Amino acid sequence: MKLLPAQLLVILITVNTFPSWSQVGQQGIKICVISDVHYFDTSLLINDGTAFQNYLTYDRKLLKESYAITESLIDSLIAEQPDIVLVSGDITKDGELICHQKMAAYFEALEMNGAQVFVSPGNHDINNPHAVAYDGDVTYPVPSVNAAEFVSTYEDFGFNEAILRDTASLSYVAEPIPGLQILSMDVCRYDSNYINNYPQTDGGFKPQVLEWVKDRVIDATSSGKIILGLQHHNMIEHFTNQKLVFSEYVIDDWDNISTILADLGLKVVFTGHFHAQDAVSKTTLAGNTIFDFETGSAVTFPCPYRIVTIHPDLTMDVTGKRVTEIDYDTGSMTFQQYAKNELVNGLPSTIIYLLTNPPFNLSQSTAEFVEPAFSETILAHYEGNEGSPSSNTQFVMFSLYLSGYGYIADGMQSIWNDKSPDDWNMSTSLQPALVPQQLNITILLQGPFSDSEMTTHLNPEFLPLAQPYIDLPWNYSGLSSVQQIPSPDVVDWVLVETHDAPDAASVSVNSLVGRRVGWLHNNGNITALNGSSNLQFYHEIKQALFVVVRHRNHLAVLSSSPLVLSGGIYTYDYTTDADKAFGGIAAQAEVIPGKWALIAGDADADGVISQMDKTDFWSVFSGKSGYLKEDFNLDSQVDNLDKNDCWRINLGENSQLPAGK
Ligand SMILES: [Ca+2]
Ligand SMILES: [Ca+2]
Ligand SMILES: [Ca+2]
Ligand SMILES: [Ca+2]
Repeated sequence: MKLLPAQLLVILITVNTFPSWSQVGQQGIKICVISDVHYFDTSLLINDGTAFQNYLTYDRKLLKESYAITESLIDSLIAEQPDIVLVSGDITKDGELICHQKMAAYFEALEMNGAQVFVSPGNHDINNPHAVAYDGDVTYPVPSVNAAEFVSTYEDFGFNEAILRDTASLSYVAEPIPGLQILSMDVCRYDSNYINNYPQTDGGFKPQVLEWVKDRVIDATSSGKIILGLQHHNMIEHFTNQKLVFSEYVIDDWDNISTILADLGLKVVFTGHFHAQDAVSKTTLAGNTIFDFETGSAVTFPCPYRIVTIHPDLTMDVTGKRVTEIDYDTGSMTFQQYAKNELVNGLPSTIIYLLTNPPFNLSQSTAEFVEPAFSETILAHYEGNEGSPSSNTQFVMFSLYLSGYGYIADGMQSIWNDKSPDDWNMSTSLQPALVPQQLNITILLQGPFSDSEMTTHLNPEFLPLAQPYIDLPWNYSGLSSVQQIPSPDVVDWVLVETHDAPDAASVSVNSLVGRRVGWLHNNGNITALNGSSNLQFYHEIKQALFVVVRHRNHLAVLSSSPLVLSGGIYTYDYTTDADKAFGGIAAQAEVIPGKWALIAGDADADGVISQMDKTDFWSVFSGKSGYLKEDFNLDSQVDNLDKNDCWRINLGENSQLPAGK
């Protein structure tokens, strides 16, 4: 299961030759998932007393046992020998610095044993005003972490490994194994916690974070890579009307967002938050299925963790295990009996509180009548594979129907109607359903064009092995780097976008379905990274295929007409006529009679060749050499040739893309 150096080498050598998902398929990959560990360090319980006992009255977590449970859990994970460990938030009880530091040490131990750990924050983990120590009948505030401190504490468990991090949240994407990406999505809302003096429990995507996440899914899936989502809150409802009744546990606008992400190719999200071991799926109208695997809490019965195996044929098995033994006095009971007993004893007060408050607003007596049935339902849901309600619970539900509280009975029944798949043991395929589309694209760049082809002055000395479109404004995350430049004919990296739109004028960020980096050769042909194959895209086109080609310091072009499949290949040559690019003669420059090229001089890649490209960029770097965006003719030197022959003659030109850039 582990990557031996020799196997890793095979992966690295073959990465340029085969579709990337086949690298995943060369061996099994084992992933463990833990959630809602809510680690509570023993040092925070200075003296047990009324303060701590009052807290426990309305809490379902095994906090006194937390240290012993975590020790056992980490030992079990080490014994599993996973390649990857995913942590879907609520790592600590209430964001205490000491608890985060202790958990980081546990994660370090996992990594010392060969796993790569990836964390996502939960609603308790950041800016938490409830971070306290308990001493008899009083509490003391203790240091807690803000977002920046969360990142620095867990920098080795996702943030430093990331290909790309979001600037508007703690979301990131990493590729721990070639062809397998982890997308950690920060859907928590901790910015106002100190103003409210309460950690906000609900979750959802800020609009710009959702756009960032969509692009990560596009970049991975259009490259044929597997991308696994990780977030704290549920991505889809785990029972009918969960969002209505337990609104804080499912992301806002979940139905719409899960449809968008599923249709872009996201198949799997690992979540937590509700403390239930539950698996559900949803299939969109377009026929795409997304799974939400919620992992129960390590400190709430049944104290589970998940084990995910991705086999060489890309079948994914999702199973689970329970923490079974801890170094703690559980009396005459096994730990599982003890944990269940604690939950059974703890649920009634919590459930009565829930039922007597909005949205239920039951009277105390009605709540007390309903509570045993409701508690049994929640207990069954936490444990997973709910089975059938007891006769007493059936009687309570029947009574609720007769007495005008049918909606509560419906809610309970929806939990018992456990949605597929099985919560503890299921299998699905991660294989891309589509055969890739082959794209054979030809462009020229005005800057390096000379006589009849482009120069290759940057190759090999200055051409980077890491693709240059990782940063703004492109933020491309489908690939980080290659091992070698495949050919002396290579001019530079380019970024190719596929769009699904009715016509060229409708192309926008919303029509984007695929992106890949490729090599531009001196004859204008764009190839895959092996230097000879066509670029491949794994998206089905429903309307028509339009292609945008971007270069880091030339104006982007869009095909004026849809690409047509011929001999299994979509071929498009932008160079043969002004009308091949949307916008016609304004979109490209005629470099020799009848040959058209992308317009040079856009140092800041904002779609406009302006004074800023000179004063803020060219002037600053003039005289320097290297792989520089101010080097418009790509000869490795920033000098007057770039200013006079490229920038000046194009000053005032704009990208002719419908959206302006
Ligand atoms: Ca279930
Ligand atoms: Ca289920
Ligand atoms: Ca510009
Ligand atoms: Ca130059």
